[in-house]
Amino acid sequence: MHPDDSSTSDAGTVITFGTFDVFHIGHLAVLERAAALGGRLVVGVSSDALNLGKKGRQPVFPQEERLTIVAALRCVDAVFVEESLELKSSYIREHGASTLVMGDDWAGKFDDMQEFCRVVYLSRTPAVSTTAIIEKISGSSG
Ligand code: C2G
Repeated sequence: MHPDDSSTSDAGTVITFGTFDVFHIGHLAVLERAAALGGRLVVGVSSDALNLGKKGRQPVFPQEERLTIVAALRCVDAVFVEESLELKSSYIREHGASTLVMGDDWAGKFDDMQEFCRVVYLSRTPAVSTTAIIEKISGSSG
């Protein structure tokens, strides 16, 4: 699906982060591709408070539900709440991650984490987003 993924796989722990609100196929694709880069995938799911600060709105689904959905996926081994964007290096250390994966909407933003692990940015799945889904649903109900 994403022929541009060129990073190699190893047996280590991969860590990635996201809100994963109104879970959709682009979320699944990035998690499956992240999992393929290592032996174990750990996901930091943004807290409601972090999302409010980052995007200026409350997520549609509260953090406990978003965590439960992500934890249930076959490609995910563990989840935790991401409380702050600034704590990346602590989370990487705590979970023993050897690879950090982020979508390329964050390209370059976490290059300083290369001090602690490999950093890989994966291309986003085109034409799908939580914001577009919310707009489509609210448009069709009015
Ligand atoms: N994603 C994707 N394709 C899409 C939409 C999202 O590959 N069409 C990816 C994003 O690039 C990200 C993940 O899915 O890697 C989760 O996306 P969001 O929930 O939008 O995550 P975000 O709010 O950007 O949170 O510490 C960083 C953050 O917590 C990232």
